[in-house]
Amino acid sequence: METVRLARHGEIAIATIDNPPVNALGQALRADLARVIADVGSDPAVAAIVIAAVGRAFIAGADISEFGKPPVAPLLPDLLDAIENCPKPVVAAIQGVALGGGLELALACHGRVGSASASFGQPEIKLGLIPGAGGTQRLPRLIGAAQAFPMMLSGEPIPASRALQLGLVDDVADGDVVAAAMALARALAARGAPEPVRDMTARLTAADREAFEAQALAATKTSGEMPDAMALIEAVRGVFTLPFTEGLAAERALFVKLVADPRSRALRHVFFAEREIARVPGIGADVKPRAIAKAAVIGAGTMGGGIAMCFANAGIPVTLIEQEQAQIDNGMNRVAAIYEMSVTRGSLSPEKRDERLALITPALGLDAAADADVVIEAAFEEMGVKQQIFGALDAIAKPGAILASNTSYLDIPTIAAATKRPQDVLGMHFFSPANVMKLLEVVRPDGVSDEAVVTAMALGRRLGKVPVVVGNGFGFVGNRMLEARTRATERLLVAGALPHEVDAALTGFGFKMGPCAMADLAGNDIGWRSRKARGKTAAVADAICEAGWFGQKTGRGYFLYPDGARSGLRDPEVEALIARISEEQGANRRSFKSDEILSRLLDPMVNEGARILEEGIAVRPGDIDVIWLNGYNWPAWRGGPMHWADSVGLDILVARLEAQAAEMGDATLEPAPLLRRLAAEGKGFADLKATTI
Ligand code: 3H9
Repeated sequence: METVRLARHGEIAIATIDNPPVNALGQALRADLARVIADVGSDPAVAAIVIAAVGRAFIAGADISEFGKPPVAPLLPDLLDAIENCPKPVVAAIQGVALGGGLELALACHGRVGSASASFGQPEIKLGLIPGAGGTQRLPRLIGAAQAFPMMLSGEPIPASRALQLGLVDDVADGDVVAAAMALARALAARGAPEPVRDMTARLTAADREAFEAQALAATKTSGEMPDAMALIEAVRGVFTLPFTEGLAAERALFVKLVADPRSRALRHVFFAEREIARVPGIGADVKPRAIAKAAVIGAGTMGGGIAMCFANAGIPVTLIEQEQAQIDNGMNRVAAIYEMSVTRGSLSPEKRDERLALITPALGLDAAADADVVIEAAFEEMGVKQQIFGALDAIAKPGAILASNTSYLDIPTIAAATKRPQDVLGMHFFSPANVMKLLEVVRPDGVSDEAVVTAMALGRRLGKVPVVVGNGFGFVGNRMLEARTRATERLLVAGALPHEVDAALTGFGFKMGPCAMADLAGNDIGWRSRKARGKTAAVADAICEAGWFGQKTGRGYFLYPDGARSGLRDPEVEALIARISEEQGANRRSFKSDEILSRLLDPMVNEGARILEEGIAVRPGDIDVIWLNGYNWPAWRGGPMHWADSVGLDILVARLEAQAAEMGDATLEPAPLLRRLAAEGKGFADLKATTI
């Protein structure tokens, strides 16, 4: 057998699962386990069976990559049935995480022993699913519905100590978990056939049902629109209303329906895309990251302070550098105030705050970066300033230090040219607020060494970020596509839509905020300054800035924010200003339905994404999706812009873009060649292979 090793210790058979990387229950493993149970179950020399595993996971669940494909026998529910009906007691020896189908397998066993570091969870909901191999029926029977339902609703695993308290495991082994499982197996064999979980009813009391129904009601209020949460309630309720086999069939039907739901397909795409980003084409596994023991951040503004906090939060000492005392004092005060807010909210202890603050050393002058293994420049966004800093750093920084710029737009090779060590210079683009947002674009220009890229990626993960390698080019990936959406907003406003309509289309899609509210929050002057620097104009956005309406900080922008309000009100003056601009531009204002606004906002973004792929600025469409999910709050259950485009159909996008380009007389809206090619071939972005940057 490829995935299971069988051994005998006296009358106990031990089946050890070894199916790297995480013992997912793919077809081969299911078949091997089914064979073991059939063979050993009928072997008169065997009294009991232990199912153990090697690696970091006991079993990470069903093999997610098999979902959506035709199922191949043996199916997981049938395997678990065979385990539960095995004439010999079967005991699970759980040495790592038991998740999803992995926990369901353990529940079908007659006994369960965990190691002290094991954990247990039903995370299916994070994939838009519910447990589909008996979890909703067996877990409540074992620990009570009021304990089981919250586990399945949150998807969060529980540690072994809690599992023992709940009765999920029979024992937690301090030492060898397999030896402890063998002891339990022997005891169960001596006692005779144990009661399978399917027959347990002691926990299903009236009080348990009442508590579960209260939880279900609360979940309906908060997750009423999520089909997975509603299906979960229905399935779990079955433990009180249906016999076991009928409850199991009802669960299965709900599970199968959810697997085909576009939301689950999107979440599964995200699961794999977020893991795929770690593989950088052209860089082998033999390239190892350099050690990072100390960091320096140049510039103690909002961004620099936030980046310094990322290091302190990860336990890495960091020097925060400014030119003048007042600037560094301001920066440190801002950092201290943010930590203080966390202490007030109860999310950080005063001790941890002190520890973190102690890791940030304020300093004046670049000389303080001399002993840093990585230097991140977060100074003013101007090429001259950056070149001056990198030129000076070249003489100061220690050999082999990673020199990174946090620039959002500027050309990294031009910055690197100020040094004699371009092999160590790259971009590390954090997103605001840097201590909160997960995304990190690691910008890989020509000339940088693979080792520097690998070091920046490893560092990003250590800082708790989601690092994505991108190529060098204006705005890299995220901001370049954001600019496409900003231009689309401007076009819509001039053509007849109003700010609140544009925003409503996007929030209706699942974003927390629309483009106008977002611009008001970030400050409209930021885009204005950037446009001016590049000789660009945007009639509506420029006029709003010329009126001094910079957004929330000035009390008005696209919307009105009376008395410091956080959500804006419609502003008749802004609407009149927009109407005037439409007239000046000779546009016949017309109304737009929400769907049309949405496609006019998102189609140009996807088009820009296609160009980004053509140019090799992003390696894979999935990388673009990960960027939008983690840096711009794209709703995860929509899978990211490129996945969304595939779900709409690229031929439809091409037709819509062509129509818009003709209507607007705007050649930038013409479909990108890659988009046209994929559409003509009847393919989607998902069919593309990774390219080297
Ligand atoms: C389910 O069980 C449904 C059932 O109720 C019913 C069925 C009928 N499948 O995360 P990592 C791969 S739904 C396939 O980097 P870590 C992953 O892609 C499932 N592949 O490691 C990656 O591959 P690569 C419920 C999987 O140590 C590699 O393993 N279970 C699966 O940071 C390493 O992954 C879950 O939702 C899988 N189930 O974390 C658990 N799991 O190296 C999902 C992982 O090629 N998994 N891979 O990129 C996890 O939460 C984490 O992977 C885990 C390890 C905590 C296990």
